[in-house]
Amino acid sequence: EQDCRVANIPVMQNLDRSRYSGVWYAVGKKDPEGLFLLDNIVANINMDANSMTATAKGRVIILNNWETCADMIATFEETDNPAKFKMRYWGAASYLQTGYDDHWVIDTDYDNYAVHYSCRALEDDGTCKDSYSFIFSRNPSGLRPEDVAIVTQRKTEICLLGKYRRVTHTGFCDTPPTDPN
Ligand code: DAO
Repeated sequence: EQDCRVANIPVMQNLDRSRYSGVWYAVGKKDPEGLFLLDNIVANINMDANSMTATAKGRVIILNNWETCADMIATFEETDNPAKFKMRYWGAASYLQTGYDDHWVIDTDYDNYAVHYSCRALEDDGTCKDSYSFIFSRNPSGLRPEDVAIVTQRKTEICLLGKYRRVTHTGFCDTPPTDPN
C-alpha cells in the first residue's frame, strides 16, 4: 500500500537553485481549502547566493465577485532539506492573501517542468489534510508528452493523482491595470 505520510514524500535530490530560478507557468494545480489563485498563474523564482525571493501573479476573485490580478511577493527560508523551503508570502495590495507555507520541490528537470507541493495541515496519521500543488512548465501552453509521463508518476507519489485541474493562460494578467487618470 502506498505511503501518503507527508514526512515520507520524496523530494528533489540535489536541487540546483539557480537552475530552478526563472519564470514558471502553472499549467496544473491542486487547490487547497479556500483556494486563492485561479488561473493565469505565473511565478518568477529568484534563488541564488544572495537572494531567495519570488514574485507571482494570477487571476483571483476577492470578496466573492471582484475579479482582479493578484501581484504576490514571497521570500523563502531554508530548512534542513535543500528541496524543502518555507515560503512567506503577501500581496502587493493589502486585500490579498498572506501566509507562511511549505514550498517543496518534488521534481524538476529545470528546463521544462517542475512539480511543487505544499501541505498546510496534517491529519493525525501524518497524511495531509490540506495541500496544494502546482505543476509548472517553462512553456505556458503546457508540458511536452515526455514530461507528462514523469509528472503523472510524481502526482501518484505525492498521493494527488486525479486531484489537479488545468490552469489556463489567456493573457488576463499580462498587462498592468490602466491608471484611471
Ligand atoms: O492559490 O490557494 C492558492 C494557494 C497559493 C497561495 C500562495 C501563492 C503566492 C506566492 C506564490 C509564489 C511562487 C510559488
